[in-house]
Amino acid sequence: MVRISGPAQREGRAASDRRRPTQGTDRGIVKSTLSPAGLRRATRRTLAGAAATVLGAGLALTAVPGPALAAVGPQPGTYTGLGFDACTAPTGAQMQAWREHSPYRAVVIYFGGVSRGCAQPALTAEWVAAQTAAGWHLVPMYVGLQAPCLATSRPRIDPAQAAAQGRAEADDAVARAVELGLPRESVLFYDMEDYDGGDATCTSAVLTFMSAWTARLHDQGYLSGFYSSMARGVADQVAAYDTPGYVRPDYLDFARWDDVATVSDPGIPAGYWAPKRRIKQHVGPHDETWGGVTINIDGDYLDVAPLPATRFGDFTGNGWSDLGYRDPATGQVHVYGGNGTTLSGRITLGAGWNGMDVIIRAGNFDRAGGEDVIAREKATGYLWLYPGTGLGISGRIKLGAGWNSVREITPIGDYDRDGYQDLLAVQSSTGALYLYPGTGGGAFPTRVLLGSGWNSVDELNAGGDFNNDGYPDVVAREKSTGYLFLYPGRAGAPNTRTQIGSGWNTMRDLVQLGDFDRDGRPDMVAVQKSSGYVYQYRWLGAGWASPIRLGTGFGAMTPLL
Ligand SMILES: [Ca+2]
Ligand SMILES: [Ca+2]
Ligand SMILES: [Ca+2]
Ligand SMILES: [Ca+2]
Repeated sequence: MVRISGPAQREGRAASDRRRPTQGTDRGIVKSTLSPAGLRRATRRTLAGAAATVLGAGLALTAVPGPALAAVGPQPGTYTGLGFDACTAPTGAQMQAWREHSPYRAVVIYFGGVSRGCAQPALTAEWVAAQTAAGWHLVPMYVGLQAPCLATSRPRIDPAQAAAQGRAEADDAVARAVELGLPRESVLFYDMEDYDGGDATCTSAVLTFMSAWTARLHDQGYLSGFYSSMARGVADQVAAYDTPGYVRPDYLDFARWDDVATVSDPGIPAGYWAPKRRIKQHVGPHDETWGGVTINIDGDYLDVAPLPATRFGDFTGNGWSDLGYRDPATGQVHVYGGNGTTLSGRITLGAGWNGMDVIIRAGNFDRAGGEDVIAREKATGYLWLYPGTGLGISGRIKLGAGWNSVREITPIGDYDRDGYQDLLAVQSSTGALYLYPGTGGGAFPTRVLLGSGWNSVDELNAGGDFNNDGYPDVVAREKSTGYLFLYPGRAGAPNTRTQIGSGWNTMRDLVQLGDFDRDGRPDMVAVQKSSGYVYQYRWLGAGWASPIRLGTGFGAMTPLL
């Protein structure tokens, strides 16, 4: 039985471990806490114009189909600079005046949620297309269920239903985003009003809710953001940042009204939500006039860019790499969808795989549809390509015969950089390492000798760009020592190896995972022989982070792919 680590692991952290900024020295928080005019954005946005919410939302969310709309890229895209948010999205004419006369190039749009406060007569797909074409960066903000410990008449999270509610809110947010023409890879921010006065149950409910929100957005190809104030909402996210199983938001929008336009903050460790994953709301509500147009706004400072894309491992096509394995008891191959932190949503690639003694993922080998699977048939030595569809595989194609003379058949990405995915393998009789340049299907052209002496290694892993030079690299475990070595790739034979680990003979199935967490660096998975746990290994640029357990019960599951 394979179990996947989930939110249950999160509960080990004591409430006293949380980082909590000192309120007495936090002028922005004091201001927002004590002054009615300083109510944080969510309060103001949710309470203003409450009577108009339903009608306004209905009007605003009417889909506006039409082929004339300009293409909209993922929002907010790449931007460092000033932004603003207004309770109601300004009209096109107002936006034009501010585009011409104000320093702002980003605008927060309240695009959905039961707690959204203002009518949105302007906010349509046409508006979105027009504003992005005019050069505006949009920050989609969803104001849904609020923390259970918040004193509000608005709907709140039910701690017993927090995960289900987080998923449901994410589904609604995606529907609203689609109506507005906001494409996948856009960041959908959740506006969680700060919940001072809460307790551990409240924090737990918010984290469970947000974890489910983020995971569900990832399932659907959208990215997650979190907005709150520093006092509690952001402090809880900071405390949970590295908690195993917690699917943290990809981007952070934090409120500290100290008029300092920066995304740095002493309450947020520098390595968190970095690089370019932050927005600060640094100015509270006030009127500004540009080009003769006055709007009541909050001031924001953005430093954002899209997440790096994984180059490998996204079988399901939602932007996040996945993990596959064979269950020998059934002969089935399964693929668990990754969301950057955990695994969920298993799909099955059929049965009958016990006749194969090699099963690997091959990237998008045939350059059609999604990622593909390659397998070697034990009885014949034939190599087969199973084109992936994102949901499964379609009819197989024979790539060649005689493959039982090699071992460690390994995907290496596009090693020779001709646009096609390639394979590596070791000739069992000689220990020679060969590159098999892919052509997308059919027989491989002449293989290329890359090196000798490779019978001294018993695990090969390739395709990740560990030294960030644009060439896929090779990782190998030395049989006699259990050391892990990195062989930097280049045109021709790999460069001189460097040792990047020891003790790896306690593991098996060291498999490339692509960039699982989309931090721009390759990741790897392996099964611990003694426990059957599957671990993720994050490459940090010069070494590995502490392994992260992704699942248990993998003792009998082999191979991973
Ligand atoms: Ca995926
Ligand atoms: Ca190639
Ligand atoms: Ca490289
Ligand atoms: Ca990574």
